[in-house]
Amino acid sequence: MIKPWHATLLTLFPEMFPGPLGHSIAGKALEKKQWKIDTINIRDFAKDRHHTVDDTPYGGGTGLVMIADIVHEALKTSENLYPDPEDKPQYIYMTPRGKPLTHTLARQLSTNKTGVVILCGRYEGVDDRVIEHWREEKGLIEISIGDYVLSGGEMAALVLLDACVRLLPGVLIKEDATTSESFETNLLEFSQYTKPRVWNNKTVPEILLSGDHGKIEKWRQNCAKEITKNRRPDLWEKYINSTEKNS
Ligand code: 6GU
Repeated sequence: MIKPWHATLLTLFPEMFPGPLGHSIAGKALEKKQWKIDTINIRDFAKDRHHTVDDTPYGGGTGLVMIADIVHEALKTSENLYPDPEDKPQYIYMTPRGKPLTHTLARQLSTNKTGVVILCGRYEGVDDRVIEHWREEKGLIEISIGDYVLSGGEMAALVLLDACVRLLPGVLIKEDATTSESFETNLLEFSQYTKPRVWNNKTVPEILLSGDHGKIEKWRQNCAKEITKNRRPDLWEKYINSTEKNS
């Protein structure tokens, strides 16, 4: 038996997991043990009877910062979940200061044989010294899911995990479906239609009913290009550059 891809979440809200990842594609894969999820409650490492995990920031200002030692102890405990010295999970801290999540990054993480350990912060974040320590010692990376602020890393971690899990071998029935996807090809998807042929006075493009697979393929390619050019000039630029290189 090969070990499933193993995600461990360090969070103050363990009940948020697997959450939506217990459904649909990720949920099916979880049932089939194609991946697994563990949570570690950071609050279990609090040292006082009030279970305090945060404190006021040096230098003043609003909000609270998660205490280095508490987060560090939680991270150390995660190491016990990967006892095999061959198993080296990627350590990740979810933060808007991180490197932007892309399809390429999700693909890289999904090909880590062991899996991921994800630290989710709340409040104004985590004492930076613990992040620095785990970066130096274990290669921790910081990841953001976009230029907006969430109230914690948990939802971002759910997004990251969904993007990774669907790329694991055997999770999608047609595996090559993922290598022709938008962000592998730098083109957005073409438009799709199903029955009925006429809906609200709108008809399905005639070519799609022709049965001519060559023409259909051309139509779809053209549709994908037009959509990308209009909506995402940045992606279009990448697409053009990648086709130039390949010709
Ligand atoms: Cl990873 N965390 C938080 N708190 N906000 C975010 C984010 C992460 N990515 C975008 N916004």
